[in-house]
Amino acid sequence: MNPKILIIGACGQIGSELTYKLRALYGDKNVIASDISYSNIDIVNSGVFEIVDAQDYAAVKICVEKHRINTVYLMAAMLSATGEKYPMKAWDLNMNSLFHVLNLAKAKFIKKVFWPSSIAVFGSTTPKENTPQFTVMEPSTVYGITKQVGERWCEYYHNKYGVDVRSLRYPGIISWKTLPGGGTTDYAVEIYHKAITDKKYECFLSENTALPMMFMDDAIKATVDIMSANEKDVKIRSSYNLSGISFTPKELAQSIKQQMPEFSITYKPDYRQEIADSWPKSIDDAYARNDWKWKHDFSLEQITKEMLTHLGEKYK
Ligand code: AKB
Repeated sequence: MNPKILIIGACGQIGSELTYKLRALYGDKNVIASDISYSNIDIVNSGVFEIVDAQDYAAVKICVEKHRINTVYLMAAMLSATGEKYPMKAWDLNMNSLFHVLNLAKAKFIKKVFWPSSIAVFGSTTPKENTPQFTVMEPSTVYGITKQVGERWCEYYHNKYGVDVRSLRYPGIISWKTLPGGGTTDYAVEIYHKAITDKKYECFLSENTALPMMFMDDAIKATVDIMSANEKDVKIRSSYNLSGISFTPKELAQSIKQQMPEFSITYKPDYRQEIADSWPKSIDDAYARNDWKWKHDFSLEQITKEMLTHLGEKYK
């Protein structure tokens, strides 16, 4: 099947880079970017772009039919920190959009779906070190609840209706092109911007808060890999654990100082500390590594080098 792709939420942090990558792989005319507004002008101007409200079933269906889409990447979501401020909006956006896409696949308008889950599916009763694929899951954020419930629905639609839905539990994603919005792991991107612009950063998490993280290139590679894997090799249809590296704010600051000795950090934990404390410190992703041969490339040192170099250019 030649993919004819719709990316919903293409203006966001991951959606934007996925758009560039999929266009490079499959050709500009085969990858339609969409979002609820023109919030990322680079994406809007980079190829075919449609305004689509992910919560509007008719709007998504019209776009799918207009462009003869067979594959949807549903990247629109409200993340953990914003979700705690607007619980019902987070529930509505994250669940309605998923049901719309799953139902389009069930009705055979589309053939394949990618939907991101998150480490937020885990909670304070989950083992924190090397968190297994199958374990206790009692998420305490609205975002985590929507991702956990969403995983159950993905597996259900696969088992009952044969929907080819594939999913990854993303850790915090670090990138320099588009800023993340409303997540608990956002500090790991903000810190690099502030290192370049102010040479100092006040962190909203405490110094020893370890969290699973990953460079954007690795996250995009994992997404492309799972979507191009043979159907029979994708054995988990809820969502796969996915791991890159883990570090604390203190370790991240040290890695920046190695390349920028004048950088300094202070800590002022806020409401996001409680969210971070409920999440794993590191992830066991053996199933992804075995089933479809996932492997990450970027170390913390390499990420810091990439981030400082590219952001240095950007702020010149
Ligand atoms: C968040 O912090 O909410 C996200 C995530 C880990 O899913 N980046």
